[in-house]
Amino acid sequence: MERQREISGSNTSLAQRAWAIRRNALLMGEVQGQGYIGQALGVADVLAVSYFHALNYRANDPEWEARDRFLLSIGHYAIALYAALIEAGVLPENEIETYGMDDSRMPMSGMAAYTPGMEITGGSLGHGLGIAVGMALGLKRKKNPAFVYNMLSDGELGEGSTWEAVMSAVQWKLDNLIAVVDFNNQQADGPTTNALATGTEAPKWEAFGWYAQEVDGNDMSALVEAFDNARNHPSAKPRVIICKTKMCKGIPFLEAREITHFIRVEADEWAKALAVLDEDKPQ
Ligand SMILES: Cc1ncc(C[n+]2csc(CCOP(=O)(O)OP(=O)(O)O)c2C)c(N)n1
Ligand SMILES: [Mg+2]
Repeated sequence: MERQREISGSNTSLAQRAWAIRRNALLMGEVQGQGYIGQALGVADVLAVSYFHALNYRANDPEWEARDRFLLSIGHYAIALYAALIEAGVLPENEIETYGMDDSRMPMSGMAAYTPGMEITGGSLGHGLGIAVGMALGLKRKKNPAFVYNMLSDGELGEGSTWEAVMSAVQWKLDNLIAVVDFNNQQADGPTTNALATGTEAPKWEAFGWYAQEVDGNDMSALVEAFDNARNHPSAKPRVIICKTKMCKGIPFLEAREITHFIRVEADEWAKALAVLDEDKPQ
């Protein structure tokens, strides 16, 4: 693979971080020619705010005891998290070219056992929030000040186990738990709002006893505000940020595709996608 990641400096803005995350994801997608690229492009702004504004962690010590935990329930979004972990310096950029290959530390679906920064093995949908509840409770009991962030998807809102976790988080007053829902209104076979996640989401979570916010997940300042509010909210409630994102955000010819859950990009289109991104590079 010829293309190199462009290295960002320490004064890098969140927009530049999101751009670099999108670029890392496209470079990984190019290795396999296909994958969950739409999700990575869609959620890049949310991950930029998570890793470069909200989370407390040490890039060179991913197991640091007081780190905030970022749990990815949605194993198929691993490409997005790897792209962010590379930008954060937790994963080395030269492993991009191994993405999805045998013995790679970056398999297509995320595995905690192999990958620094990957806190859980997700992918069997509907389990991440339950694990996050247990982790947040354990940290509280140990008087560890860390927060637990759990990124889940709108498709996971159709899993009953998610709602058991929603209720138990309230029961245990987990004010150190922040759920981040990537609401892209897509799941494997079509729009989520045609399945089980009908109606407005925030009132549903509020009715269960959570502090809920709904934001445009591709609006950086709205995200910063929502992540700050979630962390600082003066209540014993668990917190959720429902991020309305656009699949394939930033690459218009991919945004225009109807089926984006798992996309295949022709060999020559990777260069085109990277060129579109390069044209839009934030200064
Ligand atoms: C328990 C479980 N059921 C089914 C699947 C298969 N599956 C993988 S991704 C996916 C779609 C889930 O919705 P969402 O994450 O919103 O999809 P996306 O936005 O990525 O298109 C499904 C059904 C799974 N991984 N786990
Ligand atoms: Mg979805």
